[in-house]
Amino acid sequence: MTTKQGYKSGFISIIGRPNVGKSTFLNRVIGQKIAIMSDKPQTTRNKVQGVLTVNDAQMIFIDTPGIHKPKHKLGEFMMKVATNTLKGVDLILFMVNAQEGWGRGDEFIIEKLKEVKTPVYLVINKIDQVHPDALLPLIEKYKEHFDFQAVVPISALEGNNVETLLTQIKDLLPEGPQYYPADQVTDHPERFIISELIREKALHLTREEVPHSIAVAIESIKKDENEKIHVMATIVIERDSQKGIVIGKQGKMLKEIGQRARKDIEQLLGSKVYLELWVKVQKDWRNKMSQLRDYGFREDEY
Ligand SMILES: Nc1nc2c(ncn2[C@@H]2O[C@H](COP(=O)(O)OP(=O)(O)OP(=O)(O)O)[C@@H](O)[C@H]2O)c(=O)[nH]1
Ligand SMILES: [Mg+2]
Repeated sequence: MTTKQGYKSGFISIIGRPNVGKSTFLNRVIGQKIAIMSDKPQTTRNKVQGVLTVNDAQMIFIDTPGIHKPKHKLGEFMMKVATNTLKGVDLILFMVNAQEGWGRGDEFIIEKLKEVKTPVYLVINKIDQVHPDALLPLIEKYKEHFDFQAVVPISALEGNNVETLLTQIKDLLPEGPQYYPADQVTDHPERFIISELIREKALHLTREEVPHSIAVAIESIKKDENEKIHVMATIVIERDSQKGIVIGKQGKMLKEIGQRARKDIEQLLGSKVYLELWVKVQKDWRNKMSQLRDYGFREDEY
């Protein structure tokens, strides 16, 4: 890898409590949906790299699971993924929710930030939800706890100030090589994104403990003679009682999940898709190391 004179590059980790808008920000910056989003906390479970290549720079953003107190092995995995991305990056974006303000989870994150020497930007998201006057006291509150290199209020959803933030990020990055080809937007294979898109629809359509109990395993992806792509996937849940919910009356729920997911997958692949969904119960999979590995939560991915 050679570095062109003046070319900048680096890794930028996005960290914060669940639901603050980290994945929404990543997708906005990349201009494509590579990380799933929902109004349920703990949507993101693995780290997702998004690559933004511009004229004279490449910025590699790392979306992470929201920081929370883990209640099972999957949660522990998610926390290791998130905290490990603080090391070895050029910049950390600590994202908070303007509407919610300071919380105990933030205190925990700030303790972690103090353990590394990496510069940190405080990114206050969802400013479309608050009066501008509310921002200053919020900024003061966060500044009491940490010496941020910059503070940038944004709306990831509406795009306000995102360009300014990108400029500020680029300014800080060191000269470096282009790590990825210009047309590559993520480090994850399509297979992973497809499974995530299915999980996203299931998340959107279910409530309470069900969304958290869902994993999606892709069984096969094949192209038929008409260039149509057949995807076969299994939605895994934790209890027999959840099976009825995910399948729904006369299969209505499963059909709805399938239809919504198919649209997104077609957009991702740029091709017609036939999606076949199955449902399987794996008792308490979130607490079983071997099953976590089967569903893609591997220690080598920390
Ligand atoms: N109003 C408003 N809503 C936003 C904004 N950014 C994100 N959201 C919403 O906030 C919710 C959570 O967004 P995500 O991007 O999934 O949040 P996250 O931080 O990745 O959450 P986890 O993966 O669970 O840690 C979604 O319903 C988004 O539509 C914003 O700028 N304004
Ligand atoms: Mg997320």
